[in-house]
Amino acid sequence: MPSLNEEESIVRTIESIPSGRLRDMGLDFEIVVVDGGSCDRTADLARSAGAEVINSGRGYGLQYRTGFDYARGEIIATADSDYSYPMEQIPELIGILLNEDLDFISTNRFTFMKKDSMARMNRFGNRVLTFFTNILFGYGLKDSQSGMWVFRKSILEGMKLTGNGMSLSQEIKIQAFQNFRAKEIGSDYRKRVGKVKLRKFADGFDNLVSLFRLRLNR
Ligand SMILES: Nc1nc2c(ncn2[C@@H]2O[C@H](COP(=O)(O)OP(=O)(O)O)[C@@H](O)[C@H]2O)c(=O)[nH]1
Ligand SMILES: [Mg+2]
Repeated sequence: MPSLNEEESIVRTIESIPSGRLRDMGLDFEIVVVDGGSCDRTADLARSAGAEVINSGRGYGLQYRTGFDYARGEIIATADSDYSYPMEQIPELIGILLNEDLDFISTNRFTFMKKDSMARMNRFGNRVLTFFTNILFGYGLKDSQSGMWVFRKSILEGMKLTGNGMSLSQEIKIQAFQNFRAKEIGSDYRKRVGKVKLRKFADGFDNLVSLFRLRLNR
């Protein structure tokens, strides 16, 4: 999980990971928080809740790429540190990954999401970015910006991830759906706890530009 000043939500996010059920599945796991330089108590609280905390430069994408290098497991599951993603779905997603012999699963937050979980403008932005992702790359994604993925770590060797910012979310999906066995699964999304880190217009515009760039460089 990438984190940036999430002291209000980090503990309940970590506690929402269904550790018992993962152990019952025979899985050994580590919880890694990649901190982008929080100046609040995020790192200490994350450690006290049982996570390992590693530091990286600031940026959602840079933090994820640092975390991917660090992670030792065969399977990686991702989510924000803001209590918005349904961690309780991780065992089910790992089951689907293994049973259907997939490489990458992305979640569609809109399947079960209540309207007030996401601001109208953000829903609109998500729709526009997903539309362009599908037009440019020929996929039938429903949520190109979801931050909850479950995938085999080995596929990272066949990827070239470059994004430092929010665009990493679409970049990893574009490469997963192009080169690996990938699937999108219905999911839920809660209103985030704590202050929004997303810069709606700036990040949205960056993502749009980066989509065209990714298409040109394909
Ligand atoms: N937007 C943003 N999020 C960051 C950054 N660094 C770490 N994060 C974390 O990445 C997650 C995404 O941020 P968030 O505000 O929830 O954006 P959203 O979920 O895309 O609406 C949160 O867990 C943040 O703490 C950053 O530079 N920008
Ligand atoms: Mg979030």
